[in-house]
Amino acid sequence: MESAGRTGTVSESVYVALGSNLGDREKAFVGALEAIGTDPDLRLLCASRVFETPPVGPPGQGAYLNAVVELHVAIEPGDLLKRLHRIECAMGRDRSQETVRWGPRSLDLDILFFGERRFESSELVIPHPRSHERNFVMVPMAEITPEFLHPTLEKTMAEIARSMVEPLQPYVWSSRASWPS
Ligand code: A4P
Ligand code: MG
Repeated sequence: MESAGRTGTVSESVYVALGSNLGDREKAFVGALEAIGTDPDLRLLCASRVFETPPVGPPGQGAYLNAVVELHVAIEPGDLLKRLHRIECAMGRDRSQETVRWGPRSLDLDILFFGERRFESSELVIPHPRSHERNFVMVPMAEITPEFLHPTLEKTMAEIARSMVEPLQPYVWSSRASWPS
């Protein structure tokens, strides 16, 4: 039987969005997957393709790389958020320097869905409240799990992605980097 983590407990599928538009974007993405791979409580099951997307937010910032990964985890949502923040920090993100909402960042890791669960605290809302509005989230989600039902909207990822008119541009990696396909 498949296991994730020291306890052998396997969670529902957890979906995490990756975004980067500052510094070496490829390095941040590959580094994030490596960090996930070395954490005994996290198990990478699947990764979408990476897309290059125009920034949503204040003007004057560069294009993003975006992707979604599917994980099994042996920890609760609040602990997962802490681990993801640690990975963001290791990839050069310094939240104390961030002054504008939706400004540039070396790495953003958002928990989109934790199985069917709904979770709300002062620090964490699941499902991520804006995920269904973002083509750079829904298109990669539909790529890896088209039939997954949004726990509150009760529409599949494929249905939500189909309603988004702006197409996404698959990113062409430089030869030095590798991303699972
Ligand atoms: N937080 C609450 N719920 C969650 C969750 N489900 N996952 C809290 C992760 N964090 C969650 O997040 C601020 C705080 O939200 C966290 O400390 C956590 O306690 P953040 O990641 O520091 O800030 P943010 O990313 O600016 O906020 P948010 O609300 O996640 O914004 P979005 O919607 O992620 O927008 N344009 C393109 N093309 N591609 C992008 O990836 N991303 C953003 C960020 C803006 N424009 C973009 C992209
Ligand atoms: Mg975020």
